[in-house]
Amino acid sequence: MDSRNKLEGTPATVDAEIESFFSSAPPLKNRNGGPRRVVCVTSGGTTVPLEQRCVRYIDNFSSGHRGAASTEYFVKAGYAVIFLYRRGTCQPYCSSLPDDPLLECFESTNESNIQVLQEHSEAVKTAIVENRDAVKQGLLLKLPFTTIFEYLQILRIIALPMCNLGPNAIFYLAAAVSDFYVPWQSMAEHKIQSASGPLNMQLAQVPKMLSVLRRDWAPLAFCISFKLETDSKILLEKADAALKKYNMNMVVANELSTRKEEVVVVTSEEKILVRRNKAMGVDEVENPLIQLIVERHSAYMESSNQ
Ligand code: PAZ
Repeated sequence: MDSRNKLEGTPATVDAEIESFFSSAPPLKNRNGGPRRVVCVTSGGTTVPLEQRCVRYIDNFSSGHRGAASTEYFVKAGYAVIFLYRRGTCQPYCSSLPDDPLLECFESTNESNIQVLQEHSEAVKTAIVENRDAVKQGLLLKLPFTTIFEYLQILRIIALPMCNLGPNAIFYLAAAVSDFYVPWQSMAEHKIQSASGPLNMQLAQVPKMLSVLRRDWAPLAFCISFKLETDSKILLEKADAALKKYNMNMVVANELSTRKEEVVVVTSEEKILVRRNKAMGVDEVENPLIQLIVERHSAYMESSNQ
């Protein structure tokens, strides 16, 4: 044994001491003293580049509204949110702002003064204050992606440390993720030339990361995936199949044209219709949806800790 090992122990005993330190440490708490709950909300669609110096790409539809609104309700419920979002899509606390807030909310009164237009002042104030409060309290971290490569690499980076939170972690996977892609090594470097005639291209299948997330990255987390279809006849059947195939805790099924009005939450025991109901003061379907998820996640945490 050299003098360093005499002082610090063998690598095996150091590893055992480190393991014992972390496994016996009290779990991290929120400021209110409850166990820390963290949710990774994914939002927006991934792109599939066709060239390495990308000029053209295939896109997946998603405005990002679901992810942004859900983030607000999770923060309200005391969760710390990691918001993994597609650049340029909807952001939390910004739904009441016009499309181009910088140009539409402000006016220049004289050479050095800029002020908020009266009609937008409430929306601007709410967006700034609520966003700042969430960030200041450590309840909101925003990470952008564009391509399928960025999305899956960042998701893995997030998932590995979240694994330590066990059942306190939620994955709320609302992003519209590409099913097919061009592997980087077989992708053209430069812009594909149209003079070469029609384009024939074979796309590879994106590996099914939901299985890996569930099995290896965060086996104890509460996992919620989304299923979007345009044909309502196959929606619930597909959601059921995804629930079983990827061993999800819930699959949120939605149809493109009615996704803002209603969703069906599919679990192994039941199918729950969640609707927005303006008459009852429920403006957004995400409000009752997150309430239901928080209830079910609390029960899941309790049963996992017994
Ligand atoms: O982003 P958005 O509010 O316009 O739409 C949300 C959604 C339909 C993309 C989401 O609810 C969803 O179903 N995501 C998963 C899509 C999929 O099946 O790949």
